[in-house]
This record gives sequence, structure tokens and C-alpha cells, in this order.
Amino acid sequence: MNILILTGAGISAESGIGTFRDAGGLWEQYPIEQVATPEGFAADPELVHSFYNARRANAAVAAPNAAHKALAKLEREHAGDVLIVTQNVDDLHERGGSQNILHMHGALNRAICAACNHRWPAPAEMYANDPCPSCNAPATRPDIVWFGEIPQGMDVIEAALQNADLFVSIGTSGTVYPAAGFVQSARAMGVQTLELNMETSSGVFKESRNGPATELVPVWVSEVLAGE
Ligand code: BJW
Repeated sequence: MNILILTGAGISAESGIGTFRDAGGLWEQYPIEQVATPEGFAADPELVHSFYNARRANAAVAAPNAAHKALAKLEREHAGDVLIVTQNVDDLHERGGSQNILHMHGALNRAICAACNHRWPAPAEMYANDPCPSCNAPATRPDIVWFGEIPQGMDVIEAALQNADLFVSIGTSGTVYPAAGFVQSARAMGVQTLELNMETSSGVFKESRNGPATELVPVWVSEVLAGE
């Protein structure tokens, strides 16, 4: 059985990384259009860098939780393919022990040059006009996918959906496309669908289990491994 797992902010919430749309979430504190769009970055790059510098510092002190670790165990012990497609920009899946991970909305620990597309490991703090180490243009930005930009690895994700027997969505509100549409694509292809989330996000999943990820994910992983 090949398993494609989509994760969102809810899986990292219990590690102390804020979600976006829950009460008190990031979008209540920062206007989306100012910090998560190319237009916002062009208007005030220092503000956007300071937002991501703070997020990077927050992620650096967070630790992977029982849900991240359970998914790593699944990847190690399950007989079929396990791919994690994460919307999260933190590296808690990597630090939890998973290896097969695709960051479709980018990563806090990477920088990209808007002039030549060169990528490199992000320093702890980035500033407007930092020069690109490859072409020297003052066009450094976080390697983050903002609204209106094309998510990363879409070809890999589409192939993985076609190859999957089970699609599992964990800790995401299902409000941001194209990720929000993966469940419909999976169902149209006859792939089984399961949601593990604090609340039911939509009525589209075949099965939806509600509760904290640190409780639901280890239980589900144990069930899968026990059935092999
Ligand atoms: C727990 C829990 C616990 C809490 N345990 N659960 C009109 C209609 C349709 C689409 C569009 C439209 N207008 C524009 C669009 C497109 C747009 C879009 O979808 N907008 C919508 C808002 C309508 N999308 C885009 O622009 C994307 N690009 C695109 O579409 O390109 C075109 C294209 C696509 C494909 C091929 C070719 C072309 C880009 C989207 C970029 C999103 N970027 C962000 C910010 C950057 C990253 C960052 O700064 O961190 O990514 S937005 C933000 O939302 C972030 C997240 O990854 C993303 C998803 O949020 P997530 O993870 O779901 O978090 P929350 O907070 O929403 O939900 C948390 C959930 O966890 C909740 O359900 C809780 O209950 C739960 N939970 N604690 C378990 N302990």
C-alpha cells in the first residue's frame, strides 16, 4: 500500500508553532497580503524579512512531537511507499526522522535569489538588499511560496497521487489551493482518503477522525503497521 500524506500547520501546533487560521493564529496578527504575497514583499521587504526571521527563530527552538515521530516510524517500517507532502515551512518532519518529504510551500531554512533563482541555506536572519552569493544581486528572499506563486514539486505530487492507495491529510484546514484539492483528485482516482485533524475540514474525506495530532497520528500509524 502506497501512502501519500499531506500535512499542515496543525501537526506542528503542539510543538509551539502557531497555525494560520485558528483563533489567535498568525493571520490575526499579521495581514496576509503584507507578509505572504510578492506584492507585500516588493512594498516592504524589511517587514516581510522580519516576519520570516521571527518564524525561523521560533522553528529553531521547537522540537518535533509525537505525530512527526510516528510518521517517521511509518516511513521506516511500512512495506510500501510513504511520501510526506507538507505545506509547512518548518523542518520538524526532517528532525522527527522522516526522509521522503516535499515542502510544497517552501522552507524557512532556505533562501532564494529572485534574480537568478540560486538557492542556498538561509542564515538565521535575512535583510532587504542582502546580496546573492552566486550573482551578487541584492535580491535575496526567503524560499517561501506566497499567494499567487506556483507551489513547488507539483509534478512529483501529481505522480504520487496517481501511485497512491491511501491519501491522508493531517492538521490542515483545507482552505489553500492547490493542496485543498488533493482530496477531490484522490477520490476521483479511487484512492482511499482519511483526515486526522482537530476538526472536520470538509465532508469530502471517506473517513475523518478529530482530535490532536499527537494522539491521532501515533494510533493510526500503529493500526497500519499492525495490519501488515
Ligand atoms: C490541529 C491542531 C492539532 C490545529 N492537531 N489539528 C479563489 C479560489 C480558489 C483558489 C484561489 C482563489 N484565489 C486565489 C486562489 C489561489 C490561492 C488560494 O488557495 N487562496 C485561498 C486562500 C482561496 N493559492 C495560491 O495562490 C497558491 N498558488 C497557486 O494556486 O498557484 C497556481 C498554480 C497551482 C498549481 C499549479 C499551477 C499553478 C499558493 C499558496 C501559497 C500559500 N502560502 C502560505 C504562506 C507561506 C508559508 C508560510 O509563511 O508559512 O502557506 S498561506 C498559509 O496557508 C501557509 C500554509 O501552508 C497554508 C495552509 O494552511 P494550513 O496548514 O492548512 O493551516 P491553517 O491554520 O489554515 O489550519 C490548521 C488546521 O490544523 C486547522 O484545521 C486546525 O483545526 C488544525 N489543528 N491544532 C491537529 N494540535
